[in-house]
Amino acid sequence: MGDAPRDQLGVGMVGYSFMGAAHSQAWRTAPRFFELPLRVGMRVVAGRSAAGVREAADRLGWQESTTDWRTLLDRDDVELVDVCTPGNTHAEIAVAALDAGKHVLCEKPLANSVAEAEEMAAAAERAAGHGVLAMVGFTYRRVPAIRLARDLVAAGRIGDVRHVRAQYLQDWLTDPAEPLSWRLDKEKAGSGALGDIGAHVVDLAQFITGEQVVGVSGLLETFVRERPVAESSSGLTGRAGDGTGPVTVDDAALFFGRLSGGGLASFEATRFAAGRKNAIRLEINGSRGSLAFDFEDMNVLHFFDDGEDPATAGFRRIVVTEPGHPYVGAWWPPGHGLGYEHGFTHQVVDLVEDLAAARQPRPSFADGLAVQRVLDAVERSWQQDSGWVDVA
Ligand code: 4PW
Repeated sequence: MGDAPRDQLGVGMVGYSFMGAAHSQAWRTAPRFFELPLRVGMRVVAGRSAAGVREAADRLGWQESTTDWRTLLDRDDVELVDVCTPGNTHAEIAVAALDAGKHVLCEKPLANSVAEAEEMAAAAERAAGHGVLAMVGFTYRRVPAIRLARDLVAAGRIGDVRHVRAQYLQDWLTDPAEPLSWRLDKEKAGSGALGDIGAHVVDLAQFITGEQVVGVSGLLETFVRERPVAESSSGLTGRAGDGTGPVTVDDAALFFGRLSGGGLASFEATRFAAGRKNAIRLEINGSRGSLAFDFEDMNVLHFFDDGEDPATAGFRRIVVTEPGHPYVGAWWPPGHGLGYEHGFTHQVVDLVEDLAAARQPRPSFADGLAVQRVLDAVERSWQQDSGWVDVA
């Protein structure tokens, strides 16, 4: 590339809370560790509170702040809008941005309903006709061990997929005194554990196997139906204020399904698994071997090769920190592992490379819609006494 000036990619971000902080870190870090084909400019962050968004801009590294996200759409120095707001605002912001000719990165789940997700996927398809591209942020796809798992499946190393066992386990709601937040409000979040974390394991199952979930049967539960209102919040949790209010989403979701290749899949998503903080556990059994992963040990992938001598065969513990492993070469020497934030950085790297190459980034809004259809099928199954529902 030499010293030739690279084209600019001006970014405007909407929202500056937990996800906004994670995305900001990624926009800042990606160009420092990876050779990006475009020069990233962190132009402006938008949020509702003038003081809050100004403080966030300083802290997170944005040049300017605004209380009106629509101003991003008129700016010539903003080429991409990064949507880090609760789900009920995704469709409005993403569709407006795409229609205004801005590339979009949108947090997951894509939307709060299939109808909204369809509207967004249609807007993305329209925009792609003009070279304007959209991606949904299922960031765990960018964990090196997950990418390696997908590469091994694609290379046929475990044969045909028979089983996917997928869990996303958290415990930040086990205490009934934990206050309400937007994540517990159906209006804002669409669903609870199902959409917030179940969406990730559905996406990961589909990503790693290259197959689709084609039908499901599901069970949802809300264990604590009334909680204190929040006085303040940070990250996932908050401080309780006066009074209480209803929890209008699921606390846990359990469902099983069939994969397009004929295999069976089971899924569990809960915020009530005491002691499990962010355990994304995947096991995939194929006709020739198995893979296993747990995000709480995220630099490791377990691989069993059924073709090995039974006398010495067994699950191999692969430490995914070698320079030849996906994404790892840009970071630290072998054994010096990566963390939660690196998935967001890799997401930026992949997105910027795709934009520079005028290539559709994945997961696309169509991929996000496919996940949304699975979530919707689980809810419909639950409403029908857990009866089987095809994912249309
Ligand atoms: O991965 C999870 C997210 O998708 C995180 O633990 C928190 O829950 C933040 O949003 C969701």
